Amino acid sequence: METVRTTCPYCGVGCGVLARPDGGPVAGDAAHPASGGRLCSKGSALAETTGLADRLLHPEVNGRRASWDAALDTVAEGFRRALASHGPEGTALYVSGQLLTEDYYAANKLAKAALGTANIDSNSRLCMASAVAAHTRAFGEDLVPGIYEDLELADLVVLVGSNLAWCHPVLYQRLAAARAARPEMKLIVLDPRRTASCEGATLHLPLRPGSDVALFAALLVHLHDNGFADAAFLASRTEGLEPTLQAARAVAAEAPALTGLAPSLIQAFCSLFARHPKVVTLWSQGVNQSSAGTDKANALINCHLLTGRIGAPGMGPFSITGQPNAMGGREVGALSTMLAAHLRQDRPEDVALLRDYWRAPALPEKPGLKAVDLFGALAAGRIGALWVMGTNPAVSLPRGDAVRAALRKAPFLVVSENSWRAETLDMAHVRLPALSWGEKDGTVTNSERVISRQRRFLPPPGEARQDWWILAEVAKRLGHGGFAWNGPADIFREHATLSGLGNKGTRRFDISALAALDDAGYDAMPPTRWPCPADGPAPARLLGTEDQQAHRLRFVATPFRAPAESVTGEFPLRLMTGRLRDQWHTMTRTGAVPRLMAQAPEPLLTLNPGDAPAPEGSLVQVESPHGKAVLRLKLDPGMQPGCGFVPMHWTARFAPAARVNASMGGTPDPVSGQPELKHVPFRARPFAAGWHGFLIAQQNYGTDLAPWCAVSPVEGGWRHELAGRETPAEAFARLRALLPEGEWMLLEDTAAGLHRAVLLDGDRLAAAIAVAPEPALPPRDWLASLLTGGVPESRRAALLAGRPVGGPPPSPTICVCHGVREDAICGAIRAGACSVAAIGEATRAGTNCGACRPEIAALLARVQAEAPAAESPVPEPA
Ligand SMILES: Nc1nc2c(c(=O)[nH]1)N[C@H]1C(S)=C(S)[C@@H](COP(=O)(O)OP(=O)(O)OC[C@H]3O[C@@H](n4cnc5c(=O)[nH]c(N)nc54)[C@H](O)[C@@H]3O)O[C@H]1N2
Ligand SMILES: Nc1nc2c(c(=O)[nH]1)N[C@H]1C(S)=C(S)[C@@H](COP(=O)(O)OP(=O)(O)OC[C@H]3O[C@@H](n4cnc5c(=O)[nH]c(N)nc54)[C@H](O)[C@@H]3O)O[C@H]1N2
Ligand code: SF4
Ligand SMILES: [Mo]
Repeated sequence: METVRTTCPYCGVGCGVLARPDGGPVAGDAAHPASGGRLCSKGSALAETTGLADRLLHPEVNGRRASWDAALDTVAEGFRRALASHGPEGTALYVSGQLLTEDYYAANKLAKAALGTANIDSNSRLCMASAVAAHTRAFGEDLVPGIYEDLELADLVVLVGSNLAWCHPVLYQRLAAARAARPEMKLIVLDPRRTASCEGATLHLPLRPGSDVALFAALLVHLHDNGFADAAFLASRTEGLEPTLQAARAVAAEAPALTGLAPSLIQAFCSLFARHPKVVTLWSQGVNQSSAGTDKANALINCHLLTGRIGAPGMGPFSITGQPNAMGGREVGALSTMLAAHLRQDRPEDVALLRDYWRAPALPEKPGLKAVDLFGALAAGRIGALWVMGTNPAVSLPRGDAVRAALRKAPFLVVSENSWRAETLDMAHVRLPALSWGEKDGTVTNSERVISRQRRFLPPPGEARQDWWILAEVAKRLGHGGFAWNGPADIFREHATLSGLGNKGTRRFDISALAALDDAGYDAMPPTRWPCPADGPAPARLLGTEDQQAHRLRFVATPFRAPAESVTGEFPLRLMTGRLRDQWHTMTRTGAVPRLMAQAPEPLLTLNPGDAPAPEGSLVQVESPHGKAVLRLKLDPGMQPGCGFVPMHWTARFAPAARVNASMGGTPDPVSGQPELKHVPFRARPFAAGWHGFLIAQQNYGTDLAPWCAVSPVEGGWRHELAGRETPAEAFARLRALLPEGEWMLLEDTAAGLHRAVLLDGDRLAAAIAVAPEPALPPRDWLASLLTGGVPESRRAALLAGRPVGGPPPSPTICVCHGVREDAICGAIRAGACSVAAIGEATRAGTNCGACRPEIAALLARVQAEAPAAESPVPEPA
């Protein structure tokens, strides 16, 4: 079977994928420089996400199917009306780091050239805006100086607010392999909670949420006062050290109190950093998603500038991007504070250049609204028409309930989407079916500035069209002549040409060498790193002493600011939110894949045991000053006391009571406008329920079965976790009545409120119900596995107990790729496997994507601690 070389549509690592036009399993592309053939659990499961269930396949206007012509006319008319009633600043686009560069370019041009509004913002405002602002303040331009190889060449890697093992697994595996080859290489993790990325780390600093600036102030002062400043680099390449050092001094002494870290731990961190010139400081959302996010990023960049550790092999500050094309969106300038091709809104000559190039007399001269303000303006009636594309703001923005209310009363809302699983689609006046990964063509740029092709290998389903085409059709209807493209290659050439226009080294984003590609050259384009100017090669690493064109680098003073909302007696804890290993954002892609749901079928609140309001496994209500959510409680001694963690992923499609963003305050950073999505104050209380239960069935019965419901796909059917206020008997009768008649097997103890029922369909399970007054219920894993068959006559009696007679209790799947369960891994350890590699040899666990290796390492430590040296296995060489 011919395979097609393409790129993974998930995270910013940007791994190469070999995809099959018959929809068969994908493989890693060994020729891709980012990944060398590796894929993580999400990437490996890509073929399971290309089905058409839940796909939006036809345009709709006001809930009725419409022709493309009618839908596009309606969109153009809606925007024309809004222009007339509200002016250009009353129109807006809200787009996404998951659009391809060509689509993104078209969206930006439609907003700024055809509508004449700077109100185009992106979910990148929730993601990368603080990194962008910090880069711009320090480097004069938004650029990442280093490349992935630097993580392998470094002697010390510091992860700041990054759970790399789960969120950028292939890069983490590259780092882990480098450490295995050079065991002297160090890893330090700065994260309030102990994450999978801490497994095997040299140091973990569980700092208080929001306190990073204090820690880096202490580091800056330590480096300066102990002779680690690079005087030559400071003199020739930087400015602004003195005020920065002064501001740092004002905070450094308070660092232990502000971070909650022992002075000895801070000292250990500072001296490791000082002693390793080859250091990469990689940061992510624990830094960016903060009301002091830009300062946090500049505080760590300051330490690299002081020591001249930037732009050379194995060293530098490194902002890892979240989405597959977060970087491409910044290149095309599709944020309300940028123009295009790194042209700056605050430079009149740049505005003039773009106005000429686009023949856009209406090009806005002032920045537009940033995401949070944009939705505020929508709520206040100041936006007459909004177009949402490739993002699900009804779920992902803070103050979720207010955002949903604003979307519902929007005068005119257009949503371009792939999937009905995106709730924002429910609120749209016009629904436009967009092509999805595998069906569309274009480019994306990963975290190390490598532009890769995403190529089509599947036929377009239904009437879906690629976003650039949809945008161009609307622009034409609005009378703009600059959208006559025949395909993404045309757009790419226009974009590449612009990047070189009037540039002469003033903007490092220059890909003018690629403007000469013909269609065949564009199709065949190998992964290519920018800058690639027409007038000759550029270095791979930027801003170092080798880089002749580097701008002067600026220190930025970063006085300490605590998170915007303080904890109080009423809301004494701090809630952090973030990601799980196998889910992607609002679950529109990964939520329907059984093996990706296996790691966490329900939304969890993780607390330190000392903060638990109820026993583990109970349902608890999280309440913040802004909203509430009900979640299953998990206890973890690795969680910092006083803090909690909830994954961002669950939506009303999967668990309506567990949408965490209703509770997020999201105060924006004053410089970048990025909302604080990591630090809201909260309290947790037991959730009073009259009954708890589950329903496992061949179909999805939806989320209305009970006041608390979490649905998840399993092979051959669906699992529904439930709780409500009725009596167990009432709830059981109601659930039973939903299901078909048949030969039900029942087990009931009405006095105790215990009810169980099982229905078979040949040797397959058709349905299983369990209801009880308490959350302790029979295990579901084994029952769910019977939906695909295999219940012999002799084992039927066991069904009501939920576990095979005499068999081992079902245990959770650890390795999703090979389906290896915890009990098999523990068995291998007890049989003598004493390294992650040996466990892999015995069970295959962790041998594909490797994302579960930190979990395997944790199990290894746990089991070895349980049975100290009983069998004293001979340790293997590392
Ligand atoms: N599996 C998976 N991978 C993904 C994604 C996904 O949805 N699923 N999404 C992609 C996207 S768009 C993004 S942006 C990235 C995000 O990647 P990451 O930023 O690595 O992920 P998060 O879980 O959001 O947050 C990272 C860590 O910040 C910590 N943190 C919270 N507050 C603070 C603080 O004040 N200081 C410090 N130092 N740390 C803090 C949290 O405990 C958390 O472990 O992941 C990308 N990769
Ligand atoms: N509490 C909390 N909230 C967060 C975060 C957090 O850490 N905590 N993280 C924030 C961050 S970093 C991010 S990046 C956001 C992510 O939040 P969102 O962007 O809202 O999340 P997604 O689920 O990725 O939404 C993308 C949508 O685009 C659709 N789509 C995919 N490809 C295409 C395409 O080619 N064209 C079109 N038109 N549609 C497409 C998908 O079906 C999906 O519905 O969430 C933010 N919100
Ligand atoms: S690490 Fe995983 S999610 Fe990220 S690009 Fe690679 S395969 Fe895709
Ligand atoms: Mo993100």
